[in-house]
Formats: sequence, structure tokens, C-alpha cells
Amino acid sequence: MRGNTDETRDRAASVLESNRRDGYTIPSATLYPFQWNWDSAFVAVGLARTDPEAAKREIRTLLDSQWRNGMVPQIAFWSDAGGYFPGPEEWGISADRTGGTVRTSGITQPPMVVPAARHAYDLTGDEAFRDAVLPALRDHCEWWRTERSDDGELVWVRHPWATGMDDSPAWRAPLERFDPGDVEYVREDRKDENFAAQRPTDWDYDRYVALVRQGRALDWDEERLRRESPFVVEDVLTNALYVRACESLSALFADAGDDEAAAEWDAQATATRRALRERRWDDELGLYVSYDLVSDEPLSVPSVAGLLPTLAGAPDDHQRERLRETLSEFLAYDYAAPSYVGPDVDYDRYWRGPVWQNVNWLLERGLRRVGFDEEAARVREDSVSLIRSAGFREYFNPETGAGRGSDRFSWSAALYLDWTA
Ligand code: 9WN
Repeated sequence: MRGNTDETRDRAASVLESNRRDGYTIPSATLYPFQWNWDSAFVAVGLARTDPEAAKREIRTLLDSQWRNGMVPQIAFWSDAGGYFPGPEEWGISADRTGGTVRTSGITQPPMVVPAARHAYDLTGDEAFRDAVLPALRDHCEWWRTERSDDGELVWVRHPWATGMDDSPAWRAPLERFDPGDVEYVREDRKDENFAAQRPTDWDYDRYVALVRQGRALDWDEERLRRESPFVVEDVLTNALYVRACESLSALFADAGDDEAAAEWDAQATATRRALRERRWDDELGLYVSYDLVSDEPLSVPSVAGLLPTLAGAPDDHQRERLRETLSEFLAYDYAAPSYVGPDVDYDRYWRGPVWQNVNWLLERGLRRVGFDEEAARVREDSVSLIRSAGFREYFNPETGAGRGSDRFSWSAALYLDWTA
């Protein structure tokens, strides 16, 4: 893969350098001027190849934003940069909840930080880093299990932003079910006309903002939010990454000589993996689906998230063969893999069709884990070629390969560095 890629690698490294702030990397200078949770984790994966010290620092800074209860927030507002809505005032999180180090949002994102920390450790062998981050990583996995799970197996989230796939068609049913009322706010994310057609609609934003305001009105009381929030969802992507997080935590504990903790987190990974296999499989669609805990029904939608339990080693033999068929639908495009393949697909709009590099990176690993090596190689080749032809864009049209969203996007640059290492 290396050959002629050096120039693109240099450009990738310079994107990350220009997006770097004090100990962390912002996702994009034009759209997202703070530290984002799973963005930083993907950035660390790439940096581990080129600048391991910066990779470890990225993870440690993210963990510095951890709440007292173990949640790692979606956004850490380390600076007072403008240009993004909603900012810290809108979230209204009090310092006694966060620990007071930094202002944050009131939700989390998929727990990619744990596999990223393991990746950084595996590449550096830095035991001091491992021992420094282990307690925070354990608290985070523990928080998911105790605060964010009804059954100790599958975990739930209470905002579409927490899934990382904000306007996925999978969230339409739960969002349709509630009336956001008259919410007033000013969006800052649509920089021009083109952008507006590539971003979530106002219909979606009204509901995102209403959910934030409900959280603030209930002073972010988890128990009340679990009972009263109209959006409580067991997301398949979050659960797949939770299995990976528990596996990574177990491996780090084993490496540190703590066999008891290693066994405990391995058992947790096994329980969540089994629950995905037995309870979240949709045989008709031929993939795994998320679950709406408010209406008590599956969200049967052909989202790429439904392929990602491969990453958790979830499929049994039957599911694996069905997945092979489903996969052919996702690979029937010039560029793999679209984020959604339903009839109302929109190839230019955010999580309703475009290809995302972070999803491809996870998907490639998932496909390898279940032995679909050819398909995994295809996902990797398409990812690399999209970047070479369209640049480090935020997302891409799967039919034309055109870049969409913001440019000089950090995880696209970082994952390119990992892909071509
Ligand atoms: C809200 C930063 C984030 C990503 C998400 C992506 C998008 C934010 C937004 O950008 O969401 O978190 O304002 O649109 O959907 O996955 O982490 O890159």
C-alpha cells in the first residue's frame, strides 16, 4: 500500500497537526472546534503510527474530561471557541457532576476510547501509560454496565448524538413519536447552501435540541431521564464497540497481571456479545438492529451499524451466511460502504447514505474477524482510494466518490495513516 502514498501521508499528518490544540485534536476547524469523544479515539489510532506521544496525550486529555460517575462525555469544551451550537451554556452541566476540570456536554459517544488506548499501548509497550489509563477505562466500562444497562448485558443511550450516527434513519421512529414543541435556537452548522443539503434537517435538529433541554430541565438526573426521555435506545454500534471495549480492557488487565479483572471483563464481553447474537438479530433484513426501549420494539432499518456486531464476534454460522448476502447490497456501489441502503437513501446527506471513514475502519476489522477477508480488503481499498481522489473529507458519496461535509477532517486523515502504515 505504501509506494506512492507518502505525499498523502504527509498531508494527513499536516491536517492532524493543524487541527491539534493543547493536548487534543479538534475534528474540523470549520465545524467542530472542541474535543469530541470518539473522534479523539480514532485520531489516537492514526497518531499511534506517526507520533505515539501525541496519541497517548490525546487519550489522556479525553479521559481528563471524564465525569465523576465514569461517563466520558461526547464533547469537552477545553476552549471558548465560537461557531458551534450547542455550547456549554446550553448543556448546563454543573461542576460537581463533571469533576470541574472542563465544561462538557451531557451525553457520551460510542466507547472507542478503550480499544484506542489498547492500540496505543500495543504499539508503544508503554506500561506507565497503560497503568495510568486503566482505572479511568475501567470506570468507564463500569459506568456503561451499571448506569446504562437494564439487564447488565446490552447498553443504551438517550440521544441520537450519543450514537455518533446522528440522523441515521434508524432513529426516525423514536423521534417521530414525540413532539419537540416550539424550540427556539440558531443552528451554526450550515455554512452555506451546499452544506445545508448535506447536514441533518431542521426536523431532526428540533428534536436533538428538545432532548438537550429536557436533560437540562431534569438536571441530568439519570434515573428520571431513563423513565421520562422519549429516546432511549440500545444502539447496535454502541453495543458492538462496548464488547470491543470490554475485550480491550480485559487484555490490558491481563497484561498488567490482574487476572481477576481480566476474567471479569472477558465475562462482560461474552454476555454482551451473546445478547447481540440472540436478541438483536433481524433475519429478514439479514443484519443486527437497534432496539427502542420506550416503545419496546426493534428499529428494523438497513443501517451499516447492523453489520458492526461482526467486530464483536457476534455472528453464529447462520447469521454469518446471511450477513454475507446482506453485505453484497452494501458492496454494490462504486465505493463501499454506504451508511444506509434503505429506499429513502440520500447519498449526500450525513448518516443517510454517505460513506464514512471511521465506519469503514471498524467494518474492515469486523469483516476480518468473521473471515470475510475479500470483502474487508475491498472496504479498505475503497477507503484509501476515496481519500486519494477526494481528500480528507468528512464523508463521501458512495456512487460518485465525491467528498462531502467539511474538509481536512481529522479522523479521515488519522485512519489513512493507520491504513497505509
Ligand atoms: C454532534 C464530530 C462529530 C462526530 C459525529 C458526527 C457529528 C456532531 C454534529 O460530528 O456529530 O456530535 O454536530 O453534527 O455525527 O459522529 O463525532 O466529528
